[in-house]
Amino acid sequence: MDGARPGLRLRAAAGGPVSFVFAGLVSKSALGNGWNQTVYDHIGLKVKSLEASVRFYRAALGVLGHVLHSQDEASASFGPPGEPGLWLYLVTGSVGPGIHVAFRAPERSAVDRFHKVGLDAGGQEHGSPGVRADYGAHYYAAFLIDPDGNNVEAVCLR
Ligand SMILES: N[C@@H](CCC(=O)N[C@@H](CS)C(=O)NCC(=O)O)C(=O)O
Repeated sequence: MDGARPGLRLRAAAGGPVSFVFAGLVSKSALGNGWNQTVYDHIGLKVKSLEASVRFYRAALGVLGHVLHSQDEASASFGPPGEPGLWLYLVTGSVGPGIHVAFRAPERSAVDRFHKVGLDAGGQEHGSPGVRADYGAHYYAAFLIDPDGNNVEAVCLR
């Protein structure tokens, strides 16, 4: 993610917290497709109390060197300095399943393919490929709901 981050315009999420995933790097050889890229862009968790969750993650991730990057009435973000990778989204409605995982795409056409192939494979539409200017001027993303209700995104930052 660059510039503006997802939490800046987020409405309250309607779901429950599930699990946590760690971001990592994949080498060119591991992917075998000529790409050398970061796997995850960010992870999103739905929380019932931003205050409680910010208190918890500030302590737990603080010892790992993470800082609170942003906080507003609907969201907060944590990560190492300059790298907000964990987003907390306040739940205000009924609790549904699923977390939010955003995968990095190396180019915009890969975001388009992710969306088309994912729909054909049973994913549910959650956002057509396109720039999300509210997130950042170069934030090109598409969103799908997977068969278990997780909100999966592919994002290209150029
Ligand atoms: N349908 C929206 C989906 C946006 C979306 O899911 N954004 C992520 C953050 S990058 C998220 O978890 N948002 C929480 C929410 O929408 O409540 C779109 O196409 O822009």
